[in-house]
Amino acid sequence: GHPVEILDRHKLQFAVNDSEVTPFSVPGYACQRRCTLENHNAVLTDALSLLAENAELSDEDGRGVAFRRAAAVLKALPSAVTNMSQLTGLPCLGGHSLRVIKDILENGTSSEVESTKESERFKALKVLTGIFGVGSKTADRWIREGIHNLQQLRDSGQTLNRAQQAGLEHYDDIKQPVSLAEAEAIRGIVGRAVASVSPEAQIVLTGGFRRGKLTGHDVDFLITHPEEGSEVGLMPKLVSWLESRVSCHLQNVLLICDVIFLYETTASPSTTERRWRAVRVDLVVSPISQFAFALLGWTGSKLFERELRRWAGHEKGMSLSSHALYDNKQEEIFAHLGLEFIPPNERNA
Ligand code: DCT
Ligand code: MG
Repeated sequence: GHPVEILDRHKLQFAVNDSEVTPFSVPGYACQRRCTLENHNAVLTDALSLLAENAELSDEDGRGVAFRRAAAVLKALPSAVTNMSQLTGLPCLGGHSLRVIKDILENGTSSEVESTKESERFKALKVLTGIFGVGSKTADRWIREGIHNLQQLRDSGQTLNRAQQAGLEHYDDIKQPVSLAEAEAIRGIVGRAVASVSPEAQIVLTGGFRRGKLTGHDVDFLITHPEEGSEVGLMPKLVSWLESRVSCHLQNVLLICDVIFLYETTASPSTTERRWRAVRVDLVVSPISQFAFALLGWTGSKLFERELRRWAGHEKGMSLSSHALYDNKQEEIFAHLGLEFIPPNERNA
């Protein structure tokens, strides 16, 4: 067997050289990487994102995050993956994700992804959780009661809360992505509302649009006031201003931070055509002292935020939120301040 073994090794060596494979290299945390919207591996990342979504909808958050991390690594690569050997040494690619990638590179599709897409349960979960106000637990309960689509839900006589009623009523509008032009128009309306209830207050577009996305599932705004404390009570004033001025259909606007916003479009004023649509708007008010954390926290992406918090916790022993960054060890606060740690019993100044 000895000569054969040597021959095999040579063959392997040539195979690798022939395809000029250079393995990619990226750091382990998404917050250590620059990742634009340019994605050279959309086929692979769409497949992994679908499996992530399925896991999240099935209450398997751990699996969901694993697929999201794997997709994020592929999104950060400078070119398309053509060969499994390019992935050697990359972080966050577990056995399951690698099998899916291999399947797609070899066959063009992943059988697991295709069968998930076609599964009645996944389709029902997507439709039902697509209703504003319906989470995976509610959707799962409905599915167990035989409700798989909107018509079955309407016919079932299930009691829906106010958010879910509005979500069902505006289902088609909310499913439709929001364009940047629509986001900017809504920025104008909300901006005028903010200015009229609190002239000094500032409003910033956050979420995906701040990252340069051209569409989104909602429009996210962060509002603050230059004088600490003056932001208190701003939200209810803002919501009632919007309720009274924006649209004649406003009986449906929800009095919570994540609102369905009925927005007048500038489309042709023909008599039959509808001149408004429902858009999800997320309004967040932050005191100026926490503004930097709120802006960082609400800009996203979701995975980038999760990774920032993981980095803070695991690598730096700190807790990051949209309100503050805390040092988990008191000793380190003293170190940051350039002071020697003094225990509590010696702080009796
Ligand atoms: N966010 C987060 N963790 C969550 C949800 C949200 O850190 N579980 C933050 C990051 C993004 C921001 O809030 C806004 O949330 P989304 O609107 O859901 O994200 P998006 O990136 O704006 O996505 P889309 O473009 O689809 O609206
Ligand atoms: Mg958003």
